[in-house]
Amino acid sequence: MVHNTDTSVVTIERFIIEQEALHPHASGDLSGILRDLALAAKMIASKVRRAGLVDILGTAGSENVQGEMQQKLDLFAHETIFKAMDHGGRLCAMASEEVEHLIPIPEQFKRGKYVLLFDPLDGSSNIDVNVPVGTIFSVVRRVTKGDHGTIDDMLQPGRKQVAAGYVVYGSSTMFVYTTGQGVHGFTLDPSIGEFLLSHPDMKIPAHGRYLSVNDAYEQHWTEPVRALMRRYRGLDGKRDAMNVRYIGSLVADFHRNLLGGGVFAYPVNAKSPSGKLRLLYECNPLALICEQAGGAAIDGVHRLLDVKPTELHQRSPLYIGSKADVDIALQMLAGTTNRHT
Ligand code: AHM
Ligand code: MG
Repeated sequence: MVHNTDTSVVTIERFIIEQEALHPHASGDLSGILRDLALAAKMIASKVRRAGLVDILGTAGSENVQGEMQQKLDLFAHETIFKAMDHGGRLCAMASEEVEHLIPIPEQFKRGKYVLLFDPLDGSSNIDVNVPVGTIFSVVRRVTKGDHGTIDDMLQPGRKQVAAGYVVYGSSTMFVYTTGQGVHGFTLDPSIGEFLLSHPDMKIPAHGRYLSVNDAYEQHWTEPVRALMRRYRGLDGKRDAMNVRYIGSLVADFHRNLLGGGVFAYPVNAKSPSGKLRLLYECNPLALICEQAGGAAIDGVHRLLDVKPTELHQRSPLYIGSKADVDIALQMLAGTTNRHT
Protein backbone atom coordinates (compact mmCIF):
# COMPACT_ATOMS: atom_id res chain seq x y z
CA MET A 1 0.00 0.00 0.00
CA VAL A 2 1.48 3.36 -0.99
CA HIS A 3 -0.01 6.50 0.47
CA ASN A 4 0.14 9.87 -1.10
CA THR A 5 1.84 11.75 1.68
CA ASP A 6 1.23 15.07 -0.08
CA THR A 7 -2.45 14.90 0.70
CA SER A 8 -3.00 12.42 3.50
CA VAL A 9 -1.86 12.38 7.09
CA VAL A 10 -1.43 8.82 8.28
CA THR A 11 -0.56 8.06 11.88
CA ILE A 12 1.42 4.95 12.73
CA GLU A 13 -1.64 3.59 14.54
CA ARG A 14 -3.80 3.88 11.46
CA PHE A 15 -1.09 2.46 9.22
CA ILE A 16 -0.66 -0.58 11.47
CA ILE A 17 -4.43 -1.18 11.49
CA GLU A 18 -4.59 -0.88 7.70
CA GLN A 19 -1.70 -3.30 7.30
CA GLU A 20 -3.38 -5.76 9.63
CA ALA A 21 -6.56 -5.62 7.59
CA LEU A 22 -4.57 -7.06 4.67
CA HIS A 23 -4.35 -10.28 6.71
CA PRO A 24 -7.89 -11.39 7.51
CA HIS A 25 -6.63 -14.09 9.91
CA ALA A 26 -4.33 -11.84 11.92
CA SER A 27 -5.02 -11.91 15.66
CA GLY A 28 -3.93 -8.32 16.12
CA ASP A 29 -1.14 -9.34 18.51
CA LEU A 30 1.69 -8.18 16.26
CA SER A 31 -0.08 -4.88 15.65
CA GLY A 32 -0.44 -4.47 19.40
CA ILE A 33 3.28 -5.08 19.91
CA LEU A 34 4.15 -2.42 17.32
CA ARG A 35 1.76 0.11 18.86
CA ASP A 36 3.22 -0.50 22.33
CA LEU A 37 6.75 -0.09 20.94
CA ALA A 38 5.77 3.21 19.32
CA LEU A 39 4.53 4.44 22.69
CA ALA A 40 7.78 3.39 24.39
CA ALA A 41 9.72 5.18 21.62
CA LYS A 42 7.86 8.43 22.33
CA MET A 43 8.65 8.16 26.04
CA ILE A 44 12.34 7.51 25.34
CA ALA A 45 12.47 10.33 22.77
CA SER A 46 11.13 12.79 25.29
CA LYS A 47 13.78 11.77 27.83
CA VAL A 48 16.65 11.77 25.31
CA ARG A 49 15.67 15.30 24.22
CA ARG A 50 16.26 16.56 27.75
CA ALA A 51 19.61 14.81 28.21
CA GLY A 52 21.60 17.95 27.39
CA LEU A 53 19.79 19.86 30.11
CA VAL A 54 20.96 17.56 32.85
CA ASP A 55 23.66 19.96 34.04
CA ILE A 56 21.22 22.78 34.64
CA LEU A 57 18.13 20.80 35.57
CA GLY A 58 19.64 17.72 37.16
CA THR A 59 21.77 16.96 40.15
CA ALA A 60 24.16 19.90 39.70
CA GLY A 61 27.35 19.61 41.71
CA SER A 62 27.57 15.84 41.69
CA GLU A 63 30.50 14.27 39.89
CA ASN A 64 30.27 12.87 36.39
CA VAL A 65 26.72 14.00 35.87
CA GLN A 66 26.84 13.40 32.14
CA GLY A 67 28.24 9.91 32.58
CA GLU A 68 25.57 9.04 35.10
CA MET A 69 22.89 10.46 32.87
CA GLN A 70 24.05 8.26 30.00
CA GLN A 71 23.95 5.25 32.22
CA LYS A 72 20.54 6.19 33.48
CA LEU A 73 19.21 6.70 29.98
CA ASP A 74 20.27 3.19 28.98
CA LEU A 75 18.42 1.78 31.94
CA PHE A 76 15.50 4.17 31.53
CA ALA A 77 15.10 3.04 27.92
CA HIS A 78 15.30 -0.60 28.97
CA GLU A 79 12.73 -0.17 31.75
CA THR A 80 10.42 1.87 29.53
CA ILE A 81 10.30 -0.82 26.86
CA PHE A 82 9.91 -3.60 29.41
CA LYS A 83 7.04 -1.80 31.17
CA ALA A 84 5.32 -0.98 27.88
CA MET A 85 5.50 -4.60 26.76
CA ASP A 86 5.18 -6.84 29.84
CA HIS A 87 1.41 -6.82 30.34
CA GLY A 88 -0.05 -6.95 26.81
CA GLY A 89 -0.48 -10.73 26.84
CA ARG A 90 1.29 -10.96 23.50
CA LEU A 91 4.84 -11.90 24.56
CA CYS A 92 6.11 -15.00 26.36
CA ALA A 93 9.61 -13.58 27.07
CA MET A 94 11.94 -10.72 26.25
CA ALA A 95 15.69 -10.22 25.91
CA SER A 96 17.59 -6.96 26.10
CA GLU A 97 21.17 -6.01 25.34
CA GLU A 98 21.22 -4.47 28.82
CA VAL A 99 20.35 -7.73 30.62
CA GLU A 100 22.44 -10.90 30.73
CA HIS A 101 19.67 -13.49 30.76
CA LEU A 102 16.27 -13.95 29.20
CA ILE A 103 13.61 -11.74 30.83
CA PRO A 104 10.43 -13.62 31.77
CA ILE A 105 6.97 -12.08 31.62
CA PRO A 106 5.84 -11.44 35.22
CA GLU A 107 3.61 -14.23 36.59
CA GLN A 108 0.58 -11.98 37.00
CA PHE A 109 0.37 -11.26 33.27
CA LYS A 110 -0.83 -13.48 30.44
CA ARG A 111 1.81 -14.97 28.15
CA GLY A 112 1.50 -14.75 24.37
CA LYS A 113 2.99 -16.28 21.27
CA TYR A 114 5.78 -13.82 20.49
CA VAL A 115 9.26 -13.03 21.78
CA LEU A 116 10.77 -9.52 21.76
CA LEU A 117 14.52 -8.84 21.59
CA PHE A 118 15.80 -5.29 21.83
CA ASP A 119 18.74 -2.94 22.21
CA PRO A 120 17.12 -0.18 24.27
CA LEU A 121 19.55 2.66 23.54
CA ASP A 122 22.29 1.91 21.08
CA GLY A 123 25.22 4.31 20.84
CA SER A 124 24.42 5.85 24.21
CA SER A 125 28.03 6.90 24.74
CA ASN A 126 27.24 9.58 22.12
CA ILE A 127 24.54 11.31 24.12
CA ASP A 128 26.77 13.80 25.89
CA VAL A 129 27.92 15.19 22.51
CA ASN A 130 24.42 15.43 21.07
CA VAL A 131 24.88 12.70 18.47
CA PRO A 132 21.84 10.60 17.44
CA VAL A 133 21.17 7.37 19.32
CA GLY A 134 18.68 4.62 18.61
CA THR A 135 16.52 1.74 19.75
CA ILE A 136 16.49 -1.52 17.77
CA PHE A 137 13.92 -4.33 18.09
CA SER A 138 13.17 -7.77 16.72
CA VAL A 139 10.04 -9.93 17.09
CA VAL A 140 9.90 -13.69 16.49
CA ARG A 141 7.12 -16.22 16.96
CA ARG A 142 7.80 -18.66 19.80
CA VAL A 143 8.66 -22.25 18.92
CA THR A 144 8.39 -23.88 22.35
CA LYS A 145 5.12 -24.98 23.93
CA GLY A 146 5.45 -24.34 27.67
CA ASP A 147 3.91 -21.54 29.71
CA HIS A 148 6.95 -19.23 29.57
CA GLY A 149 9.24 -18.61 26.62
CA THR A 150 12.74 -20.12 26.71
CA ILE A 151 16.13 -19.48 25.22
CA ASP A 152 15.16 -21.75 22.28
CA ASP A 153 12.54 -19.19 21.29
CA MET A 154 15.26 -16.55 21.19
CA LEU A 155 17.92 -18.47 19.27
CA GLN A 156 16.18 -18.53 15.90
CA PRO A 157 17.80 -17.44 12.65
CA GLY A 158 16.98 -13.88 11.62
CA ARG A 159 14.86 -14.97 8.67
CA LYS A 160 12.26 -16.09 11.25
CA GLN A 161 11.66 -12.52 12.40
CA VAL A 162 8.05 -11.47 11.90
CA ALA A 163 8.82 -7.83 12.59
CA ALA A 164 11.89 -5.69 13.10
CA GLY A 165 12.54 -2.01 13.41
CA TYR A 166 14.49 0.84 14.85
CA VAL A 167 13.93 4.28 16.26
CA VAL A 168 16.47 7.00 15.57
CA TYR A 169 16.50 9.88 18.04
CA GLY A 170 18.07 12.47 15.74
CA SER A 171 17.19 15.98 14.65
CA SER A 172 13.75 14.43 14.50
CA THR A 173 12.66 11.09 15.92
CA MET A 174 11.87 8.41 13.36
CA PHE A 175 10.31 4.97 13.79
CA VAL A 176 11.14 2.60 10.93
CA TYR A 177 9.77 -0.94 10.78
CA THR A 178 8.99 -3.92 8.61
CA THR A 179 6.67 -6.86 9.03
CA GLY A 180 7.96 -8.42 5.84
CA GLN A 181 5.92 -6.18 3.54
CA GLY A 182 8.32 -3.41 2.81
CA VAL A 183 9.89 -0.89 5.12
CA HIS A 184 7.95 2.10 6.36
CA GLY A 185 9.21 5.17 8.19
CA PHE A 186 7.30 7.52 10.48
CA THR A 187 8.45 10.87 11.83
CA LEU A 188 7.39 12.05 15.27
CA ASP A 189 5.51 15.33 15.26
CA PRO A 190 6.32 16.43 18.81
CA SER A 191 3.60 19.07 18.83
CA ILE A 192 0.88 16.42 18.62
CA GLY A 193 2.83 13.44 19.96
CA GLU A 194 2.14 11.26 16.91
CA PHE A 195 4.36 9.33 14.52
CA LEU A 196 3.23 10.29 11.01
CA LEU A 197 3.97 8.29 7.87
CA SER A 198 6.77 10.19 6.15
CA HIS A 199 8.72 7.47 4.28
CA PRO A 200 6.38 4.82 2.82
CA ASP A 201 7.94 1.77 1.18
CA MET A 202 11.58 2.74 1.66
CA LYS A 203 14.12 1.38 -0.84
CA ILE A 204 17.88 1.49 -0.53
CA PRO A 205 19.77 2.50 -3.71
CA ALA A 206 21.32 -0.50 -5.54
CA HIS A 207 24.76 0.92 -4.86
CA GLY A 208 25.72 3.96 -2.93
CA ARG A 209 27.95 6.78 -1.93
CA TYR A 210 28.74 6.05 1.67
CA LEU A 211 31.26 3.79 3.34
CA SER A 212 30.79 3.64 7.11
CA VAL A 213 33.57 1.93 8.99
CA ASN A 214 35.79 2.74 11.97
CA ASP A 215 39.16 2.63 10.26
CA ALA A 216 41.04 3.32 13.47
CA TYR A 217 41.02 -0.49 13.59
CA GLU A 218 42.88 -0.82 10.30
CA GLN A 219 46.03 -2.07 12.02
CA HIS A 220 43.92 -4.78 13.70
CA TRP A 221 42.04 -5.96 10.59
CA THR A 222 42.82 -9.11 8.65
CA GLU A 223 44.51 -8.71 5.25
CA PRO A 224 41.31 -9.58 3.26
CA VAL A 225 39.41 -6.87 5.20
CA ARG A 226 42.18 -4.35 4.48
CA ALA A 227 42.00 -5.21 0.78
CA LEU A 228 38.21 -4.80 0.82
CA MET A 229 38.46 -1.38 2.39
CA ARG A 230 41.06 -0.33 -0.18
CA ARG A 231 38.58 -1.41 -2.86
CA TYR A 232 35.75 0.64 -1.32
CA ARG A 233 38.06 3.64 -1.14
CA GLY A 234 39.01 3.27 -4.78
CA LEU A 235 42.67 2.74 -3.86
CA ASP A 236 43.13 -0.41 -5.96
CA GLY A 237 41.82 1.34 -9.07
CA LYS A 238 38.93 -1.10 -9.48
CA ARG A 239 36.08 1.21 -8.54
CA ASP A 240 35.35 4.84 -7.72
CA ALA A 241 36.11 5.91 -4.17
CA MET A 242 33.18 6.03 -1.76
CA ASN A 243 32.71 8.87 0.71
CA VAL A 244 33.48 7.90 4.28
CA ARG A 245 30.80 8.72 6.86
CA TYR A 246 31.01 7.25 10.37
CA ILE A 247 28.99 8.56 13.27
CA GLY A 248 29.72 5.63 15.57
CA SER A 249 26.04 5.23 16.33
CA LEU A 250 24.80 2.20 14.42
CA VAL A 251 21.19 3.24 13.94
CA ALA A 252 22.15 6.69 12.66
CA ASP A 253 24.85 5.29 10.36
CA PHE A 254 22.48 2.63 9.03
CA HIS A 255 19.61 5.08 8.58
CA ARG A 256 21.74 7.48 6.53
CA ASN A 257 22.94 4.66 4.30
CA LEU A 258 19.41 3.28 3.89
CA LEU A 259 18.38 6.64 2.46
CA GLY A 260 21.58 7.49 0.56
CA GLY A 261 22.99 4.07 -0.30
CA GLY A 262 26.33 2.52 0.56
CA VAL A 263 27.68 0.06 3.07
CA PHE A 264 28.18 -0.04 6.83
CA ALA A 265 30.91 -2.43 7.96
CA TYR A 266 32.01 -3.62 11.38
CA PRO A 267 34.59 -6.29 10.51
CA VAL A 268 36.36 -8.66 12.87
CA ASN A 269 39.56 -7.22 14.30
CA ALA A 270 42.25 -8.29 16.75
CA LYS A 271 40.41 -6.53 19.58
CA SER A 272 36.98 -7.93 18.69
CA PRO A 273 37.83 -11.30 17.09
CA SER A 274 34.18 -12.12 16.37
CA GLY A 275 33.06 -8.56 15.68
CA LYS A 276 31.51 -6.16 18.17
CA LEU A 277 27.85 -5.87 17.29
CA ARG A 278 25.24 -8.25 18.65
CA LEU A 279 23.63 -10.67 16.25
CA LEU A 280 20.22 -10.76 17.91
CA TYR A 281 19.73 -7.16 19.02
CA GLU A 282 21.56 -5.21 16.34
CA CYS A 283 22.55 -7.19 13.23
CA ASN A 284 19.45 -9.31 12.58
CA PRO A 285 16.77 -6.63 12.89
CA LEU A 286 18.70 -4.26 10.64
CA ALA A 287 19.40 -7.14 8.22
CA LEU A 288 15.68 -7.83 7.81
CA ILE A 289 14.96 -4.15 7.24
CA CYS A 290 17.80 -3.85 4.76
CA GLU A 291 16.71 -6.89 2.74
CA GLN A 292 13.12 -5.68 2.77
CA ALA A 293 14.35 -2.38 1.36
CA GLY A 294 16.17 -4.23 -1.44
CA GLY A 295 19.62 -4.30 0.20
CA ALA A 296 21.76 -7.07 1.65
CA ALA A 297 23.39 -7.99 4.95
CA ILE A 298 26.15 -10.52 5.57
CA ASP A 299 28.56 -11.43 8.35
CA GLY A 300 31.34 -11.43 5.77
CA VAL A 301 30.75 -14.88 4.33
CA HIS A 302 27.10 -15.79 5.08
CA ARG A 303 23.76 -14.11 4.64
CA LEU A 304 23.10 -12.87 8.17
CA LEU A 305 19.45 -13.94 8.25
CA ASP A 306 20.53 -17.58 7.76
CA VAL A 307 22.95 -17.69 10.69
CA LYS A 308 21.70 -19.93 13.51
CA PRO A 309 22.47 -18.15 16.79
CA THR A 310 23.96 -20.16 19.63
CA GLU A 311 24.04 -17.52 22.39
CA LEU A 312 21.81 -14.67 23.44
CA HIS A 313 24.57 -12.06 23.38
CA GLN A 314 26.43 -13.51 20.40
CA ARG A 315 28.55 -11.04 18.46
CA SER A 316 28.86 -10.94 14.71
CA PRO A 317 30.77 -9.06 12.05
CA LEU A 318 28.42 -6.94 9.93
CA TYR A 319 28.41 -5.70 6.32
CA ILE A 320 25.07 -4.13 5.49
CA GLY A 321 23.65 -1.81 2.88
CA SER A 322 23.25 -1.51 -0.88
CA LYS A 323 23.26 -4.90 -2.59
CA ALA A 324 26.05 -4.17 -5.08
CA ASP A 325 28.33 -2.80 -2.34
CA VAL A 326 27.70 -5.70 0.05
CA ASP A 327 28.27 -8.17 -2.81
CA ILE A 328 31.82 -6.84 -3.15
CA ALA A 329 32.46 -7.84 0.48
CA LEU A 330 30.94 -11.26 -0.16
CA GLN A 331 33.25 -11.82 -3.13
CA MET A 332 36.39 -10.55 -1.45
CA LEU A 333 35.86 -12.31 1.89
CA ALA A 334 34.70 -15.67 0.49
CA GLY A 335 36.78 -18.49 1.89
CA THR A 336 38.10 -16.49 4.87
CA THR A 337 37.52 -17.79 8.40
CA ASN A 338 35.60 -14.66 9.30
CA ARG A 339 37.25 -14.61 12.69
CA HIS A 340 40.37 -12.81 13.79
CA THR A 341 42.81 -15.29 15.23
P1 AHM B 1 26.79 -0.04 22.30
O1 AHM B 1 25.78 -1.14 22.09
O2 AHM B 1 27.68 -0.25 23.50
O3 AHM B 1 26.15 1.33 22.28
O4 AHM B 1 27.83 -0.14 21.07
C1 AHM B 1 27.34 -0.20 19.80
C2 AHM B 1 27.90 0.93 19.00
C3 AHM B 1 27.22 1.08 17.67
O5 AHM B 1 26.17 2.02 17.74
C4 AHM B 1 28.32 1.56 16.78
O6 AHM B 1 28.09 1.19 15.45
C5 AHM B 1 29.52 0.89 17.35
O7 AHM B 1 29.24 0.61 18.70
C6 AHM B 1 30.73 1.75 17.30
O8 AHM B 1 31.84 1.04 17.77
P2 AHM B 1 33.32 1.62 17.62
O9 AHM B 1 33.43 2.76 18.57
O10 AHM B 1 34.20 0.46 17.98
O11 AHM B 1 33.52 2.05 16.19
MG1 MG C 1 24.07 -1.64 21.12
